[in-house]
Amino acid sequence: MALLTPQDLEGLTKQLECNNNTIKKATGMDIADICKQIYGTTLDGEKVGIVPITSGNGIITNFSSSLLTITEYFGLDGAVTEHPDVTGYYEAVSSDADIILMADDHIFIAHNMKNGKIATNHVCTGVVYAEIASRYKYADSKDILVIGLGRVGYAGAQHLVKRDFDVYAYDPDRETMEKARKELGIIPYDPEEEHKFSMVLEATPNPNTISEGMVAERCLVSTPGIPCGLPEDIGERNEIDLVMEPLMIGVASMLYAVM
Ligand code: NAD
Ligand code: 2YG
Ligand code: MG
Repeated sequence: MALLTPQDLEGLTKQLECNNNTIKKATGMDIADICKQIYGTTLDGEKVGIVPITSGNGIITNFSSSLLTITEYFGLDGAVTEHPDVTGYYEAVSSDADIILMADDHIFIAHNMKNGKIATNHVCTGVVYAEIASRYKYADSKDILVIGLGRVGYAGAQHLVKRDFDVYAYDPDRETMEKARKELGIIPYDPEEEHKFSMVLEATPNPNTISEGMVAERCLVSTPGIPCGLPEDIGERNEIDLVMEPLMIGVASMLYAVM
């Protein structure tokens, strides 16, 4: 899995505000409204313990402080523990945190200590970016394209199938495609084929995954993928609304998911 870099996390609040404006223009709802719709929950000043984790590649500069910024942005009472790892976990639970946030190189979780709910970043990110794409005001049909069916994209595709969209998907891995076709009922999409979508969820770690033949002139590309899969010139030639942000939208989704 590609790890976040400290540079990805610079100017995060500005990135969130900018994306929130795009989401509002494109869907008529803001991030909090979208999350409330998905999970049927609200946030109410909960106490969030953020535990830095040193295992594997270790602490990512700006990661815990970014989580703190996000919790505060959504009106929660966040705190980064003084110590990392088990000592930090003990600190957070002892200080009566409602929700614990922590991540190693493989998984990033939110755990609500009061109701027992637990959520992962990859599923919550896939679901929220899928939901944003699916709410595009200017969509010309119920067809939606998912590019990349890894941990994030698969969860997004599953959410869209449940929401009754016509979900087309592409992943170069044949086994993954077969699994998604059998288990989810996605419609296999061939990137060489000319089929223009007005709603696209992109969830790959690669650039230039979106080609001109895939996007309608008015289109919403909703992508957690780092780096961005939409080539700049395609974005400029077409009227593309782009939602793309490295951390906050997915974390907002995790917080609402465990309420
Ligand atoms: P993953 O490795 O599980 O899956 C990536 C998938 O993309 C793979 O199945 C791969 O075959 C597919 N792929 C690669 N090139 C492709 C192409 N050209 N067209 C179609 N599919 C292609 O990764 P993941 O955990 O699902 O994460 C996906 C991306 O999202 C990564 O860049 C990750 O860093 C990022 N991410 C962002 C956020 C956020 O909040 N913005 C949160 C979680 C993950
Ligand atoms: O506590 C720390 O500082 C580190 N142990 C955090 C490690 C996070 C690793 N995960 C990633 O970089 C992401 N792929 C998942 C984060 C979601 C946002 N893209
Ligand atoms: Mg995000």
